[in-house]
Amino acid sequence: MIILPVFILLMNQSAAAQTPPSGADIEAYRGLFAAAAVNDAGAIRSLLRTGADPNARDAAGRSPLHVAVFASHEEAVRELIRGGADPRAFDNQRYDAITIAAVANDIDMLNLAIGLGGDPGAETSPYQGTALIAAAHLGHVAVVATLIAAGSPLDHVNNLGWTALLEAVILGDGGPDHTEVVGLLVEAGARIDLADRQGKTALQHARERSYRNILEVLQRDSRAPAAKDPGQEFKDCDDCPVMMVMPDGDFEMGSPSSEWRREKDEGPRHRVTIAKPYAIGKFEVTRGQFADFIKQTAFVMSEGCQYWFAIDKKAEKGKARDWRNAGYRQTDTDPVVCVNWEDARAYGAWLSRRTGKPYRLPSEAEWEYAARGGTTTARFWGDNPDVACGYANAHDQFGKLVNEEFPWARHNCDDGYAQTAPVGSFLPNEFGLHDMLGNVWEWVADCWHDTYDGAPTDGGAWQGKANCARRVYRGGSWINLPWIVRSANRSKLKAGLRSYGGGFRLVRALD
Ligand SMILES: [Ca+2]
Ligand SMILES: [Ca+2]
Repeated sequence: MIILPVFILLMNQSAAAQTPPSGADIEAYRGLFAAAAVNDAGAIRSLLRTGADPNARDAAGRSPLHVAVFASHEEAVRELIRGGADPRAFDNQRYDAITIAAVANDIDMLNLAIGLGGDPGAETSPYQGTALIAAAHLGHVAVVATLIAAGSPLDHVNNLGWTALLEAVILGDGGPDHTEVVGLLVEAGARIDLADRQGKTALQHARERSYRNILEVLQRDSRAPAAKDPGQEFKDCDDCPVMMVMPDGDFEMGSPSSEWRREKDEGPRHRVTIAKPYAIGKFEVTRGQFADFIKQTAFVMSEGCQYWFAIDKKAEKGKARDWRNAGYRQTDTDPVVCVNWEDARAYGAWLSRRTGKPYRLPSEAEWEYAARGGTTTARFWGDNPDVACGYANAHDQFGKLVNEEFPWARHNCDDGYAQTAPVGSFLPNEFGLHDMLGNVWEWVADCWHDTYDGAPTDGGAWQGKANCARRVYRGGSWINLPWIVRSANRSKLKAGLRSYGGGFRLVRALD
């Protein structure tokens, strides 16, 4: 009986050290702290305008951002970060926004904190752990899947000598949630051979505790390479997106200076070697697939979607528009639009959870490698934009007829679609992928950089210290003119913005 309190203490270890502000703390708060505690975005804005310090600290070292995250106030979090609050700040217990959200099992807040520049790989908590270790310990399945997809290190060891996998077994309860967490970690490639300071592995701990389901997961030979060959298609569930296995290889990323209407941000052209095997969606994610996600989760999207407003001659936010109603007719096999970068990532995290496989947004390099399909011409079909109409749904003669308010140039052919087309309506590229150019813009994982100076050459996403409030958008869409719909063209968009011309496709890691 004496063991029990010790066990409970251990169970709550990483949660217990996290201290949200008490009622008395909140009552005593003034200024930004008070506004953060009650989610008053207007007050935050005006306080920031009059010089309030977004990185001020209370006695426990919490910033207004920590207070807002503890209270799950998304609007306040957005305003504070927009106003200069450090998304990576630690409180006195060394907790950051991501870990606070992870411990609280607050998946929306977690996605927001990641999207707004938090570091999912940070060493955090008094235990020199990570958000992933804390979430694994607590059995927070969705949080674990999200953190894995965001690149949290799988094998970080904390001050107790434990990895996320060891914590999930040692401090978990052996129930379905911890079993699922173990499954996600193993599938993602966490090392099962690592032992704790007593020399015991996760498998030995599971055996000692008679955790039969966890044992089964650990003993499954999930590390055997999947028999997936380049060009092979697969689905991880009946209504999951069709994925296409990409060949290994390298390519020249960016455009040569001789390319017609190329822009500075497409250079310097540089060789990229795809270091990690991956499969990418054969099609853009469809409206029907996105509808499944919304139906099966409590994911909430604020209203509004940007569209071209002819009278003002600029993009306007249509308040009544959203992914269900983009302002034009769409079928369930049309690509989903009016989704921002966070929505796309949330869909990927959900798919990872659902299938136990690692889905995420492509890196910009993975995207361009896939879009080129081995070609070096401006478009995968060649250099001539006026033969686009068999290969890509872009702004064309028919589009011009229907959208007469678009003042820009069209492709000089008729593709039959004035807005989105059902995915796969056009010819694939050499890698068997449809609509990499045109139909809808596609979000990729990278932060925006003005040029490729210093870009990674291993095919990974470029996060760095650049402008992460803006993310990269690739491939052009049904709206776009000829020099936009090219393999090397790059665009940037605020990560929170939704547009009636923008969607995404996902990558499934294979290593
Ligand atoms: Ca078209
Ligand atoms: Ca596309």
